[in-house]
Amino acid sequence: MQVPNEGHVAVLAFPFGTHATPLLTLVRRLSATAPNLKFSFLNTPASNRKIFSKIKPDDYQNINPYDVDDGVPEGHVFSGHPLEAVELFLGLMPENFKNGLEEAVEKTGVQITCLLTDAFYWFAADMAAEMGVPWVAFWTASPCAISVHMYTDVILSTLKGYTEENGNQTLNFIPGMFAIHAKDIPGGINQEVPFNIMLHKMGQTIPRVTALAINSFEEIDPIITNDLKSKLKMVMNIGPFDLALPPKSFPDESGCIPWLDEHEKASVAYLSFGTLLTPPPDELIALAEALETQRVPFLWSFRDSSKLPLLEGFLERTSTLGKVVPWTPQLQVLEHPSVGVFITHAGWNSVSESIGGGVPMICRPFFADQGLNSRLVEEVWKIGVSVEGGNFTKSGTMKALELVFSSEKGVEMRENIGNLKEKAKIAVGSDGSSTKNFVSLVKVVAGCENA
Ligand code: U2F
Repeated sequence: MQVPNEGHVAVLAFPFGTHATPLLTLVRRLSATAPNLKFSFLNTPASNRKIFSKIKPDDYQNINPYDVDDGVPEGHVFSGHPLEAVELFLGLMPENFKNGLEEAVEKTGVQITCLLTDAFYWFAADMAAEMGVPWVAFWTASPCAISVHMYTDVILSTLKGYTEENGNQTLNFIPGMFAIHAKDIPGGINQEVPFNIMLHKMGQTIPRVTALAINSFEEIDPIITNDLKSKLKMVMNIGPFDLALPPKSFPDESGCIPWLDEHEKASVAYLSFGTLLTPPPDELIALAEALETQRVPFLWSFRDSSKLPLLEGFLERTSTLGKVVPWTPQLQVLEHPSVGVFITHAGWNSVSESIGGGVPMICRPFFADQGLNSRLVEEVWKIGVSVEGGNFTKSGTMKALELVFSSEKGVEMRENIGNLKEKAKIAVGSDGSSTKNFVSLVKVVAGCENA
């Protein structure tokens, strides 16, 4: 592919949750394919430090990180509210990014030729129009989730708000959402708080995008993908990233892989709830009791060590049955033959990686797109189960474990996820849909395709 020499792609990252990491993965892949282009990666100092420290400088030669203001006043003491840092950051947008763009142009001496942003950044539509460059948005979750944000007004007016009473009503009035229930929708989409206002504006503005790239593959959600294609100029499913571009090395500081090596095929439950949350105390205890009673070997990625005292006694009694660690090389864990089930919050990256590993899931969604993902896992793809009653109880967790490990349904889930994994592998293969979409995306980013 002929790539112009002077291209300068400005990348605007969202610094919370698992957003900036997959965006950097995408940028590395683009820069490897189009080495003539310069990439300026604008992100907060903390997030830049975190994600760039995980890769070697050789792997990002033509990508320059730029720090933008995170909006946290000097000496600020955080209250502990989960959205506080996010709201401080959103309060500064887009001025902090505009400053970052000026700095990037000044330092490189090259005008911006493409704006590549987290799809959250609705303001990029105007920015790109003013600069006369294409706007490429990257969506880190499922096609279903972005579709819900595009249809928010239709959903709210059809359901007249969503309440306890209509929680089980399905969204069968939206293409591809026959299985989704009102209660699965990301909470608060009708609330006037900064994060949800951003999501709403995103849903309204995304039709102006030059191209929308998604970390998914067309074959998993064909109806929704086709509907998105009918509304946007270009929609490119280019994943799943874990299969398209697996990381080269996995630091395994806690020795998870050697521990898994000692276990029988498909016998271990792997537990992780992503980068943002830890289940509440009563649910942690219920989970522990279920694992101990059923004597299921377990590997638990336990991110908040301040909650470990809740498991006192359990940790000692199960020291030969399980392993509790602060962080795992999750991709490699899910690919390990000993892992038989993934107990997860159903964050999109986790669901996608579980498909990549062919491991059925027990889902306990908490917020955002997780309810949608759980529903798709259980009812559409039939590759897992949602925990009974929506939260972990001892009996509900035991039932779910039995279902996956010891029932005919569990066998079917394993078969289904194996088939989905094969489809995903084909999508990222040399002639697959995600590979072809990626080639088209490079053309847009490099300015070879008419924006
Ligand atoms: C937000 O998701 P999270 O960051 O909470 O969760 P995931 O999307 O599942 O991503 C977690 C990532 O962290 C990795 C794991 C995933 O790539 O491999 N990881 C790991 O390597 N080792 C560990 O011990 C634990 C995790 C949000 F909450 C979700 O609702 C969204 O779907 C998601 C994407 O937008 O962002």
